[in-house]
Amino acid sequence: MLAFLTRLSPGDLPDAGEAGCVLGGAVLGQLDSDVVPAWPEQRIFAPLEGSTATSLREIWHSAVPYTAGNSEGIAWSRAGGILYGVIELDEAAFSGVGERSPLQAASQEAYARIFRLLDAQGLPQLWRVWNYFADINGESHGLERYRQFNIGRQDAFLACARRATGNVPAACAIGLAGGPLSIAFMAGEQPATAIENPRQVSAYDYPADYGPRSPTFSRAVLAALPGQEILFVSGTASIVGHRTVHAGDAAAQCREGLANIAAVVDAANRQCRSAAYTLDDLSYRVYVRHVSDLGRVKEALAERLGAATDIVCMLADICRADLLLEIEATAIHALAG
Ligand code: 3EB
Repeated sequence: MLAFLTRLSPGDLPDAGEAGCVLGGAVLGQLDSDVVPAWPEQRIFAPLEGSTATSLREIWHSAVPYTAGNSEGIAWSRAGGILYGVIELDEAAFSGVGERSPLQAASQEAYARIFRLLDAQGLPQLWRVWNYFADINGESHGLERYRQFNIGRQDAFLACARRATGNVPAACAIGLAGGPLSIAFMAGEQPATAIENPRQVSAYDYPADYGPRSPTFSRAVLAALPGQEILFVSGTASIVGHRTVHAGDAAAQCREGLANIAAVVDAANRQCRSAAYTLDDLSYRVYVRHVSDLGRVKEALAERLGAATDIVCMLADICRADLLLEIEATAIHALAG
């Protein structure tokens, strides 16, 4: 299995031969191309910032043949022991389901469907999840929507007899201006190794100040593929312990977020099987809440990351109202011998 991430403009789809080996991916930005790829693709409509392109396509390539399907609305494909899938659910279809808010119900349902698919495919280990939904800081049913999502997600883990602490997937949960609940995921046969950050309380142990249920994600995971290893660093923000630090200061939040990523990478390097990971060999997605902070955020990124580092910035909402940005990162290393 060879899986690697490439970023290209949406006009440049891989040719037919190459496309036969695309496991899946995402399109970010404004979708100005009507080309719909054959593979599962997560659509993230968040304005891209800092490059000339208005949109970008990310692709996971596979060197082995894949099989694809659609199960309960999940578009998925699997290559060897890796499965990538995308599900979009319209919350409106979940209104009036008893006590639960539509978003909570939709979140629980999406994860329940994912777990059923993974069990049916014999690839039960969820490694990485990308969560997007509208109005993440909005309040309804007496609770912030991100907190509603956390209840639905955790309930699905528990109902599907999965642990909601410890070896849980890496993730991000990001707010968009509109659109459905959109969840993409990568899973495998073997568990990934969960990595925590010594500078932060594990998210699954957050106190109740941040909502009735803790978020279900780990700070990073190391996933093993034949001959390769992927480091997925979860969405990382300016949080020390469990508290937001540098409220109102985007540059300082960016430096703190990078310090957190550096600490997670250090922790991963104590457990990884490949050569050590460095900050410059990660590919980044940076979500910035306010366009007016973009210049300061880019300066802070440039202080710490080399000029050649692969970074995509986009405008999106972060799950705590006082967080101005969040940074996530991915790297793939070959294993020696
Ligand atoms: C944090 O550290 C910031 O709920 O899946 C980062 C990554 C965050 C993932 C999630 C939330 C999630 O708490 C927020």
